[in-house]
Amino acid sequence: MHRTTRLLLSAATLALAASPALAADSTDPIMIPTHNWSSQIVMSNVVGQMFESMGNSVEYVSTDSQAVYEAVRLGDATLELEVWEGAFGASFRSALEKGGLHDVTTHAAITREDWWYPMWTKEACPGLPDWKALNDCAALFVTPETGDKGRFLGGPVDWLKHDAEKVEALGMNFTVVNAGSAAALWAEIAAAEKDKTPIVLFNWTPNFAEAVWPGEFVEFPAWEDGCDKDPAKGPLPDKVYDCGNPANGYMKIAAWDGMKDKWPTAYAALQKVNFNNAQIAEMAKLVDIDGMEPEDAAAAWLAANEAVWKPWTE
Ligand code: TMO
Repeated sequence: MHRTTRLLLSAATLALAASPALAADSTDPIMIPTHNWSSQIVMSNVVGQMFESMGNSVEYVSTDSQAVYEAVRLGDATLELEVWEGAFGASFRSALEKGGLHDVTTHAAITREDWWYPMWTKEACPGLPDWKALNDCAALFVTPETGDKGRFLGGPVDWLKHDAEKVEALGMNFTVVNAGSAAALWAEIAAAEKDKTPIVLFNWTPNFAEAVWPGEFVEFPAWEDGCDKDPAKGPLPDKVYDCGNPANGYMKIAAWDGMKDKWPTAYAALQKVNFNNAQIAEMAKLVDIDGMEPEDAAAAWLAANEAVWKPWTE
């Protein structure tokens, strides 16, 4: 073969081998939604800064944590990094049914979100963690705001939408009061700790809190798929929400269906993103205990964990 032809051919082969680079990512920003709990904001910044290290442009949008599934379905937000089964499974499933977003991958983390108490509460109510024992102890949780009912301190209203339905379905002597923010939950635990006042509130794992306040989740009737929709599921034949949240829940990543064509390189990296419980608890700790800003926490996490995330970008 003529030398020039051979050179041209190998140049063509090289161009073909490099063809993924021809389908370059759009220069439009990847829209990353952030919510109102620390690990999600830090993780969003971690993955956003990872995309930036690959040459992508990123924008963060503060978004309601239930409405985000509709936003991702329509492509207004590009992805969601923390789809917690307990709080968001229902919104995620209904968006999947409508179409436009998909399940990209599942983190290694096993999650739980439910009624929880710090250990001193059990000294006052020794039958815990059983929910019936909690219900018999309702008087310990009475506040001026809740009259003769015990107070369950729920998270911000956009998280779990069905605590009140659970109280109603199980006939509990409790009233749900929603905290305005995650920070308000931690402040209430810290205040209760001073004189060991019994408290039952919404909490989750992985989170920084488990390293600060030993505690337990209340054991409700076990979650069954469909318990939120089908009265036949759960122990009571005529009630929905007669069950706890999943005790071994998933945490998924969801993305807009158009992401893989618009930002193929970033999408390939996203498919490899995977965090475990310890990593997610650490992301929350950097903000909630160490007091860092989320973007600084993300930069610190990336600097300390190159061996974890660099391979995702290659
Ligand atoms: C939605 N959350 C992880 C705070 O339970």
